[in-house]
Amino acid sequence: MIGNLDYPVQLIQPDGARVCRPEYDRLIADLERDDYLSLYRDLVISRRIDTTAVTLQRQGEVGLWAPLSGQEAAQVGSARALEPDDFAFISYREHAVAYCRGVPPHALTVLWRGCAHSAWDPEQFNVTNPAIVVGSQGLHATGYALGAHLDGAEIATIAYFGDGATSQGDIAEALGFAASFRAGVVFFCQNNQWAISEPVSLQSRTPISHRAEGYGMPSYRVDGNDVLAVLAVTRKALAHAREGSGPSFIEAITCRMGPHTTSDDPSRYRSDTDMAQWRARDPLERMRLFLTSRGFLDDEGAAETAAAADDVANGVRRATIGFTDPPSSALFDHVYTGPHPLIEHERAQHQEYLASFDDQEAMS
Ligand SMILES: Cc1ncc(C[n+]2csc(CCOP(=O)(O)OP(=O)(O)O)c2C)c(N)n1
Repeated sequence: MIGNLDYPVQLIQPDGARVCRPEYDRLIADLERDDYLSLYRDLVISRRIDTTAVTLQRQGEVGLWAPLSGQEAAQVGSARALEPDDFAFISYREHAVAYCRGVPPHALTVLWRGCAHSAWDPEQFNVTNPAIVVGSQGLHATGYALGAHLDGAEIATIAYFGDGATSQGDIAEALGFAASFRAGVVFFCQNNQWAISEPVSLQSRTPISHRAEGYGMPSYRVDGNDVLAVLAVTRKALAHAREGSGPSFIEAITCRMGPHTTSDDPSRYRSDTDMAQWRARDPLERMRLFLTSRGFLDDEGAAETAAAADDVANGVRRATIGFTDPPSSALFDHVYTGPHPLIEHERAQHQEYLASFDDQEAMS
């Protein structure tokens, strides 16, 4: 499967060698040693958050998790291209996008632990809570972009979705609407080769990015395991959106290295040969080789990054296991911004109901 892919935009080869592409090189010409290192750090930490969450799920501390392993460069590269005022609309797998937007990593695991009133305030980080209805976030991003334009805000929105989502009506409608009304949306498709057990070859007879041409918007195919290439391409598409030139489509070619979710068994539909080929294209190892060849990263630097990831993992673990559900009556606190007579009446009824049980603590 891998042999049939062509990568129009690649800036680092799998062996870490830098590829010269002047059109895209200039988009990341501002990067200095510390910027490269911080991209690498985000890649490493993102993977560590992911493996920690999977372990927590296996230990019964998290209900479900959709692993991102293999997709770190696609997510970190694109999220790091965003300006603070831009807004990201994510699905259930974009943990690294949320992390790069500043969401505390334990907010992700606590959400998937199933704790009441968990998740984060989207307005605080300019990233939504995960959309579970496949493709729905494409419409939300389009509406937000149109609203922002009417408000005169020079921002971009970005909608993250998978290859499978391109078969959903919601994404087709979002593409059509965004193109017609020149909404400032970047449609960022992570082609991770699979929609649960359905391969992308069955999902689309043409490269997915070609679909965007039918809607009349610029599209890019990028090596999604190359953080620099993803950063460059996404910067270009976001600038296009911010200047009012309308939507773009990015297909980031990557691979989901783990199961669809912790409830899935990919060994039933994936071959070892395919996995080995993708393992050789690992996004973290590629960036590590690049940094090492530039003299930016040595053993000490790598150990520091690993220690930082350990700290994050320990924090995630502690905060997840230590999180307690708020009392059920907290539900009434969030209906209106201030007190409301009907809500107060219902709160009192609820208290009365709880008081009718013998085991008060269990019911609170
Ligand atoms: C509207 C809708 N249909 C079906 C599902 C069940 N479902 C959850 S994830 C998924 C596959 C999505 O694949 P893709 O868009 O490629 O994203 P990935 O999971 O690979 O990141 C499906 C069919 C859903 N959540 N929503």
